[in-house]
Amino acid sequence: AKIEFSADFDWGTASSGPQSEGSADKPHESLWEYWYAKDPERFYQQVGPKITCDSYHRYKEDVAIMKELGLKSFRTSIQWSRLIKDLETGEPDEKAVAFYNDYINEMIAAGVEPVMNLFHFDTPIALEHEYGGFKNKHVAELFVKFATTAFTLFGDRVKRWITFNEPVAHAKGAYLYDFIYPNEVNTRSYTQANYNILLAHAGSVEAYHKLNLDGEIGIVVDLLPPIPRSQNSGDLLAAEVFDLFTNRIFMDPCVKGEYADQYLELLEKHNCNFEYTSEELELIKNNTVDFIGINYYQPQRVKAPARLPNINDVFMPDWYFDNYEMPNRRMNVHRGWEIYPKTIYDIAMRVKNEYGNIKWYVSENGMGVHDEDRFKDETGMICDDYRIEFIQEHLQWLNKAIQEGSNCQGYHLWTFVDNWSWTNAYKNRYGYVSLDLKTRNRTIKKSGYWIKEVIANNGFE
Ligand code: BGP
Repeated sequence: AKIEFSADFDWGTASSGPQSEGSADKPHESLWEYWYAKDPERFYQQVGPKITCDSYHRYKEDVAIMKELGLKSFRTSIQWSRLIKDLETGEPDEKAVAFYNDYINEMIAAGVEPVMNLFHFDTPIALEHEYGGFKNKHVAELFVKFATTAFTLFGDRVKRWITFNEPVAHAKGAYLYDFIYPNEVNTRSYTQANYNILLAHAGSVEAYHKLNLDGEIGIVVDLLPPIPRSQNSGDLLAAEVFDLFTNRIFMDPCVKGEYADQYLELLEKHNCNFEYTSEELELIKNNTVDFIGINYYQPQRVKAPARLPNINDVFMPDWYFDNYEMPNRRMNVHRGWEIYPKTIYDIAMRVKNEYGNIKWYVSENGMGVHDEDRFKDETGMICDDYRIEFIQEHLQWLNKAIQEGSNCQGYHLWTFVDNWSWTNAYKNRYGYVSLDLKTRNRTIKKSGYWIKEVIANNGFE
């Protein structure tokens, strides 16, 4: 039977500024650019974000391919460290304004809706050095200035805005698990930075709505329903705490206007509360989102932790949970991630049942594979049948959810053109379009031609 989607279903792809543009002409260094220069050893094959897809120079080519494939929208991000010349006032850089204007106009002319995100892990490094990044509320205020500048400059044409991509992933890496600069391990910093990011988000939503532009604003989060190993109380508690610290920490305040009581109680119990005022809580309450983007790659299986914390240890959320590897699970061996498409259905049902069936879309989903050149045919096209299968299976579950009333409006593959990634550089390839690292030339993969057909037919057999 045909798996059919509505004619207005939003078929798109997602990338980000820091992973696709390259560093040319930027007035400020971002966290990742700085950190790469300082400690290249941490990066896969010592490759940094200087060139990436070179989309700063080659965006017209990208947009032409989007048009050829019939893709309806494209999420990328406006880099704070590119757009803003004066970080304190929010005054923009002229070259950057010209670049983003042209990029956006090019997409619109091609019938591709630009979806603009404002943060993809890329704080200007000066704000880390000067203020300690998002641990400091002043940085949240500066973010709102940056966001307001972006809305004012481009809000007449950009109709879908996103404040942050996966804020928890950023905060976890920076303040809990030591893989993002400044590599602190401190749960207090983690909860405060998350809260301050929430303030930056809510302040931006408020600023956007005040401008009365004709468009919508949301946030991109993980909403991974954790799957407990068993129904015993330890495993269930593990799932609950994981859920509070990684999913509900943003979903609840962004959609419902307030934190879950259980989350606040845990912070209290472990003495890692954040500092807040009642005005700020009002701001959060009054500025919930218009829609949600959810990124999904692999399920989160959890169990009660094997080890007990030492009495002198500083509290870490994972006192409560460990990862659990399902025996005989299906793996994407390249990325080391489990393949489990049903979770996309569980996410959809969770949004429907627990978050008022708010409008949402899959803002990232995809399969990272190494050395895809192996799969080239005689014409030079990468035959990525594994990716087609992966996407198909996820779309089947998504479609079932939509049949059952989920308000899911679209599906964005990560990614469009294979791009650079944080500490993995070009190891994991995700795109509908491949990137030649010597020439930066783009070639459509088999999955690209496949999605073109899917879009043209509103579905697949
Ligand atoms: C998501 C990020 C993306 C991207 C993707 C793939 O969490 O939002 O920026 O990097 O993961 O991950 P990786 O490149 O590490 O395989």
